Amino acid sequence: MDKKGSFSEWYNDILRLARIIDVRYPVKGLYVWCPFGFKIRKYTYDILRELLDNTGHKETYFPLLIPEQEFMKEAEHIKGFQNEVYWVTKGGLDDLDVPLALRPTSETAIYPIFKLWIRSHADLPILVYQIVNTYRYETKGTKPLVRNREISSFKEAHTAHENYEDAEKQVKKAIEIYKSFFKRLCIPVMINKRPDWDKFAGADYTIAIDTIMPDGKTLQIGTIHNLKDNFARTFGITYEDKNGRQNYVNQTCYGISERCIAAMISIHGDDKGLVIPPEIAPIQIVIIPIIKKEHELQIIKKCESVYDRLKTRYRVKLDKSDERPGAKYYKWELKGVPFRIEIGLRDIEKDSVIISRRDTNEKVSIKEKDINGWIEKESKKMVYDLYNKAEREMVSRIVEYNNIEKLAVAGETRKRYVYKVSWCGKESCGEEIERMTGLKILGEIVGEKEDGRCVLCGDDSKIKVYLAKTY
Ligand code: 5CA
Ligand code: ZN
Repeated sequence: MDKKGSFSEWYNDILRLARIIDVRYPVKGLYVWCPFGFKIRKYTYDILRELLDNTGHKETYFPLLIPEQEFMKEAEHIKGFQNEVYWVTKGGLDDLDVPLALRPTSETAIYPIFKLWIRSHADLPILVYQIVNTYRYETKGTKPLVRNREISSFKEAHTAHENYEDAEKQVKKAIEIYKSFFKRLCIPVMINKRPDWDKFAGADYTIAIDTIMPDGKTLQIGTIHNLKDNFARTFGITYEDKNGRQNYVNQTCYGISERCIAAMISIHGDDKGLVIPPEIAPIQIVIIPIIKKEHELQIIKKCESVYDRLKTRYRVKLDKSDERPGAKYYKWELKGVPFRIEIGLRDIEKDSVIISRRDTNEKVSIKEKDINGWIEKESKKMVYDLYNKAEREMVSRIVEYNNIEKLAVAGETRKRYVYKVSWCGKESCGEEIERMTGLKILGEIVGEKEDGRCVLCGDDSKIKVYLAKTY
């Protein structure tokens, strides 16, 4: 496998060889999670659940099918989604009286119910989320975990507040939650306020979490929308305030999909296979006996005692199959197991084992009684190292420019970079910059206000934006 040489080939190979996704399902854009991949998904979404549960969110479930009249209520929302919706129009042989949309996202399923749930200020804020499948008839090329027609792992949170300021605060909290989430996956992120023409359909504004993939294209791995009272007005979601007045709620919603796993795989993996942060690794430690025939029993016994010592705290695999050790190394490296323990006769005599780390390949000899402590310490270090390596890589791909002609040339020739420029904010300039460079404006870099001059028109600019090729 050659990640640098051909990233997209490497990506498809790794999904297949490490048994994450089976792409052979006979509907375009729909994929099968294999058992091993599904475990990565489970541990990843456990983190997301934990973060949301600990910040006041309640998990719910709303139905997959949305009646046409509800779906058609919010004009902007419809405009944004109408080309992507699948419709159910038949029940058995009968035509349905009311066509039903397969949710592309669940605003129009949830908000009519919010209207029933919310009566007074005492009912607010409401913070709910669900992890469900959603359907989008994507017309850009589909790609497993990146652009699905069935998004199998759509985490969507929906909140309602008394006023705009509270919704604004919730947006900030959501950004922090997503930052923590991606930190735990060791994924460095950029936080960008999308330009108006690229915001979520029906939103006041959209904050996107982007990361840079190994081919230099950026991937949007999460979005947070301030919906203001746009949907509240459409769906009539009001509450009575302390003075007995009826007001519209202000809402936010924010979503993450299996793209988070696509990013994790792509950013950390190498030519030997997956590299998975310990917290989400289906197998965290593999023990491999190095067997000399006449001592087989003794070595296996030792491996079993080490296995017993570790199994209560870690997800451990003792590989007793009769393959050669080299073949086993190869297999478990491909699966991204963070730690490998080898035990042979020489180690037993010294009461020690050999441990190595998947990401660095460093091998050390550790006394048996110290294994637990060492793994704990190195797990933390591995997370730290993976994140820092990825962040250095990301930073090294960002180049600042203030000359539009040079930028236009660079956009064509140096494809593996993301560019940082000043932009006046005018849509006409934005369009022209995108046209000249063949790149997309990701939007105002959140938290990086800086006076400058627009790279195109030279007018005063208060903001910096990234320009990139995007997935
Ligand atoms: N209702 C809002 C927030 S939950 C919403 O639907 N936002 S979204 O359209 O931006 O989608 C949320 C995230 O899902 C995106 O940021 C992106 O990371 C991911 N996503 C969008 N479309 C797809 C797709 N076809 N396949 C995989 N992931 C996708
Ligand atoms: Zn300008």
